[in-house]
Amino acid sequence: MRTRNALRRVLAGAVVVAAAMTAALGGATAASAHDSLVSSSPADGDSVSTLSEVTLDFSANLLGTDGGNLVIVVGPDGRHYESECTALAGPTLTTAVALGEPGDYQVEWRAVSSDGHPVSGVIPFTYTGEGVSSGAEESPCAAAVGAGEAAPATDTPAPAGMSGLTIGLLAGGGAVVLVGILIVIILRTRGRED
Ligand SMILES: [Cu+2]
Repeated sequence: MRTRNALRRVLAGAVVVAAAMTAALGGATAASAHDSLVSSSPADGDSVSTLSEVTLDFSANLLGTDGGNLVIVVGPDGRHYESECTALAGPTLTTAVALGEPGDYQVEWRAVSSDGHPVSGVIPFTYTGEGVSSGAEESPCAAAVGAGEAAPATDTPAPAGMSGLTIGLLAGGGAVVLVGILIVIILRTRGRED
């Protein structure tokens, strides 16, 4: 559910960005869709007794931006249970994990859509197996620092769109001001000539 809500926010963000870009660039920019999560292992709500890696499959090849594609696994104790950095292969993200005590875990992911926009989500699952790791305070992957706050990254397209809109408004406003100044100069010049 949370993934769906996140995706809805992303889609809403895309609409805002598309509208802003259309307004700012006079419709020169075509709207493009984000890639979406097609399936995952574990899936939302799954109960697993063994898990050595988390795999996420997307609707298109993701962009291989440094640190942009992250998959972390947070345990019931809030510790990190991913054991390696996330690997990207086409539309698939894979992260090796070693889980701890049984309980409620969640996969938190962030990916760079093929259109360059970040998408993210959370996949809760239950672990019923034996602990094979005590986890880590922080992600073993340096690029994943702050990934716990990755969910709000879905809001990132909006500021980008807003800045595009702001630039458009500023450019439009600047043009109006320039035209106004020119009119004043022309009127003054004519006034002197008269
Ligand atoms: Cu997009």
